[in-house]
Amino acid sequence: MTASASKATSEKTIVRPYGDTAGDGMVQMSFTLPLPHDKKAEGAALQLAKKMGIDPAMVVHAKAMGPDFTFFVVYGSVQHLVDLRDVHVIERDYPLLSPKEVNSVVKKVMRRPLVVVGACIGTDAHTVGIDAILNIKGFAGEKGLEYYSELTVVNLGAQVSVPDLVEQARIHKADAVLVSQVVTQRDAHLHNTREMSAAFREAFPAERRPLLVIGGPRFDESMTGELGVDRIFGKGTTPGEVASYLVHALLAERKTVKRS
Ligand code: B12
Repeated sequence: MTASASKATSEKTIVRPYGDTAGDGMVQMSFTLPLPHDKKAEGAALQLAKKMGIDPAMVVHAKAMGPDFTFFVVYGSVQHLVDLRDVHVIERDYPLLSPKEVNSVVKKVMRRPLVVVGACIGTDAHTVGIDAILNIKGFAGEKGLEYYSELTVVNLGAQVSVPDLVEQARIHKADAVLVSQVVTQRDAHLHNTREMSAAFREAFPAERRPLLVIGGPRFDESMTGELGVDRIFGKGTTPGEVASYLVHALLAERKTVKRS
């Protein structure tokens, strides 16, 4: 790409999806209908797609999921435009540090290990996400927080109740509590997070409350205030991002937990 073409791309404010040719508006969507797989079911899928603004729409894949359901992939064009000036996202507002840098700041500023307590709460048994962040083997080529010599990690595992989490945070004098929520059925992740943050606020005076960090693939990162947590991490988070955030939040922005 030439310098001028690259500049034009970076200045773009209106974009449309790109399928076969630039700006043709082509999108692909998948869903399941509670109908047996036949011609009428495919017609129903097309009707849904058209009502969603995909027109013309094509059923490019349909597969029976047992006798009463059909899975569809629909491909077609939308007229909608995306205005980048109206796109608001949570950008990383802290520097990414290497494990060496994290250890060095913790050692210099805290003069003791930074204590992290992690868990999956409620009935959620999906531990792969929190383990990706905490376990030494890590994720996406990065070592997990257990690898950091100046971090003490207590991983409580799955299906931890909120009272147990609060108790463990107290016992271990946690500076930060890292909670994972993967199941979102009936907004379980939101209810559990609110219950957790309320419990910590009740159990700790403000200046002693550990930093509350929640993560999972279906969280909206802008909901921190609504959920009463300090930070939300979404899909694809890496351990280095979390370690860098902990240093930023605990050592740069707020005081660490006061020891009694
Ligand atoms: C593996 C898996 C399981 C395993 C879990 C094993 C284990 N020890 O974790 C088993 C087989 C036990 C399982 C069970 C169930 N599962 Co399941 N499971 C999955 C699956 C295939 C992969 C999840 C995963 O490991 N992802 C990989 C990790 C690395 O990604 P991640 O969790 O997103 O984590 C990353 C980020 O989100 C973030 N992150 C996550 N947590 C945290 C926390 C913090 C603090 C931070 C900073 C970051 C962070 O960092 C991680 C690294 O980037 C997903 C489908 C999918 N493809 O995602 C379904 C899925 C999550 N399961 C699902 C369901 C429904 C279930 C069951 C209810 C099924 C059933 N009827 O029994 C049970 C529930 C069990 C329970 N009590 O929780 C649904 C959830 C639907 C929903 N909307 O809620 C999914 C989406 C599948 C689906 N499409 O239906 N499951």
